[in-house]
Amino acid sequence: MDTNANATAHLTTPTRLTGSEIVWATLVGEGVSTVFGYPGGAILPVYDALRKFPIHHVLVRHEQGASHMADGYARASGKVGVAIATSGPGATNLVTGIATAMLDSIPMVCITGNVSSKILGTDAFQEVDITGITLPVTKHNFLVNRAEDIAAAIRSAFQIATSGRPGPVLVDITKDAQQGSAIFDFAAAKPRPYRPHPMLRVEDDSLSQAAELIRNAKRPIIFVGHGVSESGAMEQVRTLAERAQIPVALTLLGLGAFPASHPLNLGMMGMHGECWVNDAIQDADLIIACGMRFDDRVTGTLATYAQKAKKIHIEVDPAEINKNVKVDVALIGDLREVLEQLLPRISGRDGSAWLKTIDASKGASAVRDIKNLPDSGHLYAAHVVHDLWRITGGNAIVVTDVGQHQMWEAQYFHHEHPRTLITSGGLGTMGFALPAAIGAKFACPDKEVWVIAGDGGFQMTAAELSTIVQENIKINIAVINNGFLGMVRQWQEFFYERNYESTPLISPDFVKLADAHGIPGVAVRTRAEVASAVEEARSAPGAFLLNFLVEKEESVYPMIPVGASLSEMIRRPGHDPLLESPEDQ
Ligand SMILES: Cc1cc2nc3c(=O)[nH]c(=O)nc-3n(C[C@H](O)[C@H](O)[C@H](O)COP(=O)(O)OP(=O)(O)OC[C@H]3O[C@@H](n4cnc5c(N)ncnc54)[C@H](O)[C@@H]3O)c2cc1C
Ligand SMILES: Cc1ncc(C[n+]2csc(CCOP(=O)(O)OP(=O)(O)O)c2C)c(N)n1
Ligand SMILES: [Mg+2]
Repeated sequence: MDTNANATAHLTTPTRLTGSEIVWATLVGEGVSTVFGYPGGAILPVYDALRKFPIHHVLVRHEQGASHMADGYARASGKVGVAIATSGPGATNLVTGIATAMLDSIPMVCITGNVSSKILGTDAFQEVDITGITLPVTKHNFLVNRAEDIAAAIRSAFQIATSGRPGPVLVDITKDAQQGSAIFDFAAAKPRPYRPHPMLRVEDDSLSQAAELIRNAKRPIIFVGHGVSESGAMEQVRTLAERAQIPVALTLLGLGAFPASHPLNLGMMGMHGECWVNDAIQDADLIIACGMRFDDRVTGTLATYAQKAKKIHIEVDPAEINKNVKVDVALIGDLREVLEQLLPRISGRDGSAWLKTIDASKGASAVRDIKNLPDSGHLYAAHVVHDLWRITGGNAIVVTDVGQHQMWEAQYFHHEHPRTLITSGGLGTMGFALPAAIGAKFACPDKEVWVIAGDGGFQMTAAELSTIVQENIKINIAVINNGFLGMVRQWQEFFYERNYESTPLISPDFVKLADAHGIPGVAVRTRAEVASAVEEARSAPGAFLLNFLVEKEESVYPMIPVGASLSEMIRRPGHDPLLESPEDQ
């Protein structure tokens, strides 16, 4: 039997199928080729039907891994990631990954099985109310208990996940719905066209106001957030910046959406951003915020945030307008479309005086940098990240975990292209990196993919090493091993009198751990060894792990303490010899 031909025929000719077959047929119709999941009783009919459809199922080792893989797939490709799990513990294990996707607006569809509709609500074996549990962390969810409703629910889930502000959607399907049958009519199951919120209309007046603010500004800054890559507005943002000679500051999730090497790129803003960026924000007279949501890691205390600046906010979600920061002009809509409308009203400006002022302020601020320290036998995480950037030519997808190494990656790996930094920003989920990297590799099989994870976070989902081996995929893994839950230790050092309670970390020998999975690896103790180790990993035919034994008590500088103002950054103590040399920029 030619299963592929049958699967496609279902899409054009209404056919009676089981509910389980409808699940896969609908996914095929939505263009899905890979799903990440883990089977169990309540989803077994769906797994049984898989063999008839041209979809590759990646068997994960923990359902959290499935949701992070679907998320990483979505972040790397811009398409919807799909995760699948059974009822009860399978479904609850997905929740951390769903919340991670929700906080960062990632399009994802999760499919869970549930007990038969007749016994729903009876505390049946492995029954949980997963639609109730995920209500606050999904954009929408469905409980489906009839085979005839499955196709429409899944198709709506895809539309909701991708329209407006993207986000995760869960479809929970009872076992009797999977086992029942219905006429599968893919075209008829199409949801009504997405109708944007009535507020999603850009007023001509607002465009004129925005253009006038830009024309009259002396010290403007463009903010590049995650919405820039989500809307594919890289060109439009660049045109705006270049035409009006406006410098650009990026959020963590905006990194890559404006080239790091561009002369107008100032760098990252916020808690661990560059001092000169935060100083410029405090001094600016206009902020043009593009697809970013003024997260508290970005603003510090709101009481003193960018007080001198008028604010233009271009944002697809009306709920974000005036949520954290009051703005003067709101342009609500898809960023790319709004900028297309705004750009004809923008003419050339001379921005040189303001750019010079910012440039002059860099000298005193650039005291965080340690990449130029002589090789004194100490290995700093910054060295590792910076060397990785140089050796890969920046042409890799880097997937980080959460903690100090994540911030060093943001500071020392210079991203030129969107979707090349994959990181959990809003939820800050440890354990994200390894599974998300697997998802990214499936999305971009020809790209070089690097995991950068801490010794803590890596252990949270290290079981997915087996998935890498079973799927025979090439991922390079850099564990930044500082023997601590480093970011928490840093907070203890700065704010809790160095009371290192529960942050020193005993770990297994990661090289042996990888070896036990059939993945080769080496430990690296000095900077002199970094380059050859990285090359060894890159040229290995399969996955490879590097265990970087770095300085234990190094801290990420600069840092804005929680609740402090952007102007109150903690700088690296003692400037010499940590000054940055301009030629290494
Ligand atoms: C340890 C740690 C430290 C951190 N430190 C920093 C830091 O120093 N600096 C920093 O910047 N971040 C930092 N973060 C990340 C921070 O918590 C936020 O996740 C990040 O700032 C959010 O960036 P964003 O607003 O660009 O993206 P998101 O939170 O993803 O928001 C994107 C916005 O764009 C909108 N949008 C989406 N699509 C479109 C579209 N098509 N058109 C228009 N708008 C659209 C969305 O509605 C949303 O409002 C840190 C995180 C961790 C874990
Ligand atoms: C699931 C989860 N639990 C706890 C935290 C709080 N937390 C943030 S950073 C961090 C330490 C991370 O340690 P490690 O993975 O070793 O990275 P490092 O900071 O040392 O680079 C912790 C515990 C978190 N972000 N996520
Ligand atoms: Mg650590």
